[in-house]
Amino acid sequence: MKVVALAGGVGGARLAHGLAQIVAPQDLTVVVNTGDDFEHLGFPISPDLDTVLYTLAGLANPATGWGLANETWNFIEALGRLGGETWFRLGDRDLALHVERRRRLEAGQTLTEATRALSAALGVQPTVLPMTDDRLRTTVVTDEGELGFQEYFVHRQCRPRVARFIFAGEGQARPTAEVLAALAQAEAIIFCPSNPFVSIDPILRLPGVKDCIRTRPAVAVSPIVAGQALKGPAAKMLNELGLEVSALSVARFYRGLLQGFVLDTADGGLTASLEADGLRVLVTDAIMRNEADRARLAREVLAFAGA
Ligand code: FO1
Repeated sequence: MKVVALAGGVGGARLAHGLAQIVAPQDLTVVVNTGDDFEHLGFPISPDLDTVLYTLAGLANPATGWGLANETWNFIEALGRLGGETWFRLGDRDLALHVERRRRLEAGQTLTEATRALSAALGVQPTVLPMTDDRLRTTVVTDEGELGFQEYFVHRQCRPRVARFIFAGEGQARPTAEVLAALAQAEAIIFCPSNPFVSIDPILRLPGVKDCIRTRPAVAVSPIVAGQALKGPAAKMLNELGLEVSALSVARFYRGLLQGFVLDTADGGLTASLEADGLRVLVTDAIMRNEADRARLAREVLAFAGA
């Protein structure tokens, strides 16, 4: 079954990893958010692409979800001693990927081409695609002004109150041909349990993506369990945007795009509301505590999508 997963951040990467254990590599495409991307220390950084690549390669730091396991920090510590910026922590081994991506982009390759090469070098077999090769950057409008995503998320640790988001480049940025082709052929589209506002919505806002998804079977896995985000600021953002902090709000945010929604057992009470919204519902253990959970949840979600 041809499967396309939409992913950003750590939660998305983890379900994508589960799907990669179930779906044959040639049948799995992971479309990744690039709204988190930024230039830093002279490098073009694509954090969500790197989190997906490292996770699918089995190399990710299991505690943080981002960066590499067994990393060393000599570079960033030496940079700090020289008075450089160290708030965005680049590990010694991780640095090699940024150096190589920069070389490829400066040689004229697209982000899609660079990602294909880096993915192959890391032994990642499913297709990992940036959502666009154009510039689309998520800006967080807060009570302390407009902040770049990494400035908000890492430097300010998601503390400022969110009013809204600006996706700079929206209208000009286009989904790549590879992304549209994968979506058009998908027998199942899985919205991974990523932040709906800053990880999934940037993908959905690219022209043609929503129209394509509406023609295919699509299910979402809730990133909110019992009113809490499993990781990151999704719950805080829901609250600050004046929305109820629940899986129901996430399902309604994706209104019109989904046939099914996956709830954690803690939220089984929401089933009737979701069914009243016209959605099929799967209630299961939606928390991925370990690698076995990732494959189990992926298997259940695919069976649900297939149904
Ligand atoms: N997240 C942090 O919270 N602190 C960091 O210092 C940090 C560094 C970093 C370096 C490379 C990379 O690929 C990701 C990194 N992340 C870090 C995660 C990054 O902020 C992602 O945007 C989040 O995972 C949300 O998608």
